[in-house]
Amino acid sequence: MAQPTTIADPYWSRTEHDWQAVDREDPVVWGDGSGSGFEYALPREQLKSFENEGFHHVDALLSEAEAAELLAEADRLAASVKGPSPGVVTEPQSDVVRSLFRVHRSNQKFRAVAHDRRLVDVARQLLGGEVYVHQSRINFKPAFDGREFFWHSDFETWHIEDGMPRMRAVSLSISLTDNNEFNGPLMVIPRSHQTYVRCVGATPENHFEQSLRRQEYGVPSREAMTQLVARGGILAPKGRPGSSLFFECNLMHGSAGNLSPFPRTNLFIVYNSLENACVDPFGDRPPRPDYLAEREIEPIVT
Ligand code: 6CS
Ligand code: FE
Repeated sequence: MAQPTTIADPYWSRTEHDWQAVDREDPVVWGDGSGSGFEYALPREQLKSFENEGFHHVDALLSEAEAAELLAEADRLAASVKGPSPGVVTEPQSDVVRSLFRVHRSNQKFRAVAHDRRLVDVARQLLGGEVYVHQSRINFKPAFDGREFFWHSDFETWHIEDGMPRMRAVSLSISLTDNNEFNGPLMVIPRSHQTYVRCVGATPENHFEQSLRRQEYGVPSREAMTQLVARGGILAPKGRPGSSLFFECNLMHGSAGNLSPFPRTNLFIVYNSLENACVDPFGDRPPRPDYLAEREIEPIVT
């Protein structure tokens, strides 16, 4: 029988056809998960829960004082924005700052936290070895003005638009303000990391200019979401400043807008395995800029 000339990409997506839900082909915890040699590795039970549920919530990964210092720095950075520049994303239809990207390279304080072993050791344990920062950003969800992030799997975008080969990355969202039921907290679908949802619709040119404000491609169908939620429910882990959520790169998540008078500011850091660095995108558009998908890889040495 003739051999196929190319190996099909298991995680293809963005076709004109119907959506599909398929099982993931990668482990959730890479390596032996023992975390041996990593001071801050998760105990076995927490590791198991991450593996099964797709996320791990920590009440005080950073102290409230550390979170307050980072919040002051984040607010200072947002206030110093003078106009459009790479890495600065504003809310749809306004100049209010929504996200600041690549803060692990542009700012000493955020670089230090991205390299902190309380964070990095967990990423090393989950991903089975050394890691680097694939993406970092501050998401401001300002009081009254902060708009939603529609449901999505980060991995779907990173694979199709950035060329991340496998599901071997972990996201970390650190609350710098309270995250409560009123200010648009992150919502996750437990166990959805086990399923890869192929999304419908060809990626438009320069998609990121739109998607970071309001994502319309690379999002799951309503049918897919209904199935995932029927199986896993929805959880919105809340917490004080310094509380954090590690979540697997394929976990379905989203957040509603912020109608409350309380800002919701989160620091978001994505660790990727050094063995999973981005190649050419698996979709048909050129790679996105480096501020969205790091290509100048700096292994973390702490
Ligand atoms: O574009 C990114 O890298 C991230 N942002 C959005 C709005 N969706 C996909 C991914 O989480
Ligand atoms: Fe996301």
